Amino acid sequence: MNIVVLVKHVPDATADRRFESDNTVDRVGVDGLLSELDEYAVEQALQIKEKAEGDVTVTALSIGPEQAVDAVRKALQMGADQGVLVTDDAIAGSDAVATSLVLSKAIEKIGQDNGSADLVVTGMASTDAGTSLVPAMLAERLGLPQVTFASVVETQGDQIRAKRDGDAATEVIGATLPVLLSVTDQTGEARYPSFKGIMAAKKKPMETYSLSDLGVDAGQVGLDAAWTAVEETTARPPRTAGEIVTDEDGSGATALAEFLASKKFI
Ligand SMILES: Cc1cc2nc3c(=O)[nH]c(=O)nc-3n(C[C@H](O)[C@H](O)[C@@H](O)COP(=O)(O)OP(=O)(O)OC[C@H]3O[C@@H](n4cnc5c(N)ncnc54)[C@H](O)[C@@H]3O)c2cc1C
Repeated sequence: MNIVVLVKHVPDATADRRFESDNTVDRVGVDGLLSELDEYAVEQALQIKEKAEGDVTVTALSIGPEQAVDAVRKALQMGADQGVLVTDDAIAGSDAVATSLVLSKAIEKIGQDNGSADLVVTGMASTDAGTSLVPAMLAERLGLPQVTFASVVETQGDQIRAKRDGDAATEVIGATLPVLLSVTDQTGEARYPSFKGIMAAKKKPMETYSLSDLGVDAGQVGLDAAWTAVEETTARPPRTAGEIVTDEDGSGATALAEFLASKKFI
């Protein structure tokens, strides 16, 4: 079985995040890491591999600037078998439509070299742009059934069952591989890379594709090809200190209730 897991490299939310003058996210001049929500996708891909009978190859795939290789490396350290990074200056500024196009072509190329993907696993959303559009667009482009926002995943042979928690009901969806699966942060803690995993990752196969390797025209990607444009970005004001209610004379509960009422919480 061949599993491709998508790993997006995103600006570190705990560090300074900036926008470029054209309102795109500055991804080159800031610290980045594997999108936290994609760690759950890597974990599920590895768990499915561990439970499966027969040979399973997990390929970690990312699109991004050269330093996005760090996200692929983290997936290799966690246990993925091989990595692919698609990087090309023309891709900068791509929207979800173009991102899904490039990802679909990369998955097809990985398939030519290793056998086509039986399972594509993604996060539920990236922690930066967070549109949740890429998984559905990718499934459409690859002609795969999609099971999105899974909170529990079970596989047996070529069958997959996933639980989806909606507001009004919980659904159990079944599908036959090949499938595109997106998973939520409810699927279970992602493992930390062990020292052994970190050392082993250095020897794992890692490939880099450009747009021409994928037969994608530069005019189909990048900011100029995006269907929408970010017109303005405004940084949120820094958080102010909260209000502290002290209760020295028994009036604390009233003060707290008045505060909550003033904010229309009660
Ligand atoms: C006008 C405009 C300008 C933009 N400029 C840029 C830019 O300069 N650079 C840039 O990178 N983005 C840019 N974006 C954002 C871009 O659309 C998203 O980053 C796109 O890569 C995917 O959308 P998303 O992150 O919202 O995906 P979501 O649908 O929220 O992501 C879901 C899952 O898809 C997978 N995934 C998504 N993107 C990738 C990826 N690149 N590699 C691997 N897996 C992935 C992950 O598993 C992720 O958890 C721009 C968007 C707009 C509208």
